[in-house]
Amino acid sequence: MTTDIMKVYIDGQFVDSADAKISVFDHGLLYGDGIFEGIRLYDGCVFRLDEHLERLEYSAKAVLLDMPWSRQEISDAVCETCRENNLKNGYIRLIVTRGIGSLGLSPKSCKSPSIIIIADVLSLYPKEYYEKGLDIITVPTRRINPAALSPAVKSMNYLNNIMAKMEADRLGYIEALMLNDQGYVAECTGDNVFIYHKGKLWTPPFHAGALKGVTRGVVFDIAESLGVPVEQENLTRYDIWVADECFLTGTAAEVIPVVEVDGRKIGDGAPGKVTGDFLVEFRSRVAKEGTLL
Ligand code: PXG
Repeated sequence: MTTDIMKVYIDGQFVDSADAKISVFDHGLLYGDGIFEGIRLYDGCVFRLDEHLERLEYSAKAVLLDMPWSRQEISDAVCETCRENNLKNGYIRLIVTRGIGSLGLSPKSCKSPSIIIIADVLSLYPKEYYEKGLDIITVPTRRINPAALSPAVKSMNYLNNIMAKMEADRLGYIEALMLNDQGYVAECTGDNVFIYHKGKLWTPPFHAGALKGVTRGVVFDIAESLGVPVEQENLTRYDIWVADECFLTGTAAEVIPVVEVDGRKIGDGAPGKVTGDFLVEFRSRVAKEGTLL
């Protein structure tokens, strides 16, 4: 929900949301030439801000985008945007575009990148999905081959994921399972995927087309503290169908159970116990950790 009193941070200035506009010559718009992060604010604390800023830096480095701001400056701007909007809980969208340039793919004409920060309330998955679990479906659109554009780069090119999301939506599903070009499981359109089987957690490795999810990293930390081994291995749809439990992780979704994939029940078709334990532990961590505004 966007409120009309919202202030958006654009290149060092706070602008009313109605006036928060960028140039039609920004290569972010013209070519999707830019990167972004989606970050959560819990109870006045920005969750895992440093991890998000590190991923942003890596995305920038991978696409040869020189960011003229230090991590501290970006961190301060993120916190300032939350304070400016009197926000205590919500979602922060941090965007860095290549900036204004001329028509033509080359970013040489783009003299300075733009930074945009939007902090708003978040529309969550309805509570019933956490209680009953999600039904998801494998879609035909494959995750982009890392040799074409690394899926580890959180770029402004999301058409691949949007196609997959629309395919799922048209079939009546809320989320899509995406395979890579070799047919191994990559991730969902905005979430990483995990299975739990015979006492171990399994998730696809980055080279299979998974984003290095911040929430995925938190699940690794929780697994260590709970003594649950984690394997990063290629997974097939078969591995998911026969798993004891399945769940998705993401900044918006947190840890959400999956109970059906491709019309097949996962485990006994109800949210798994281990998934529940991870969600509880995740929520206890968000209450304790974070960069105070
Ligand atoms: N894979 C993809 C392709 C994503 O875009 C994740 C995995 C999970 O990563 P994190 O770091 O969030 O655990 C993402 C993140 C949105 C939205 O506005 C999308 C994400 C996160 C927050 C909001 O749809 N995707």
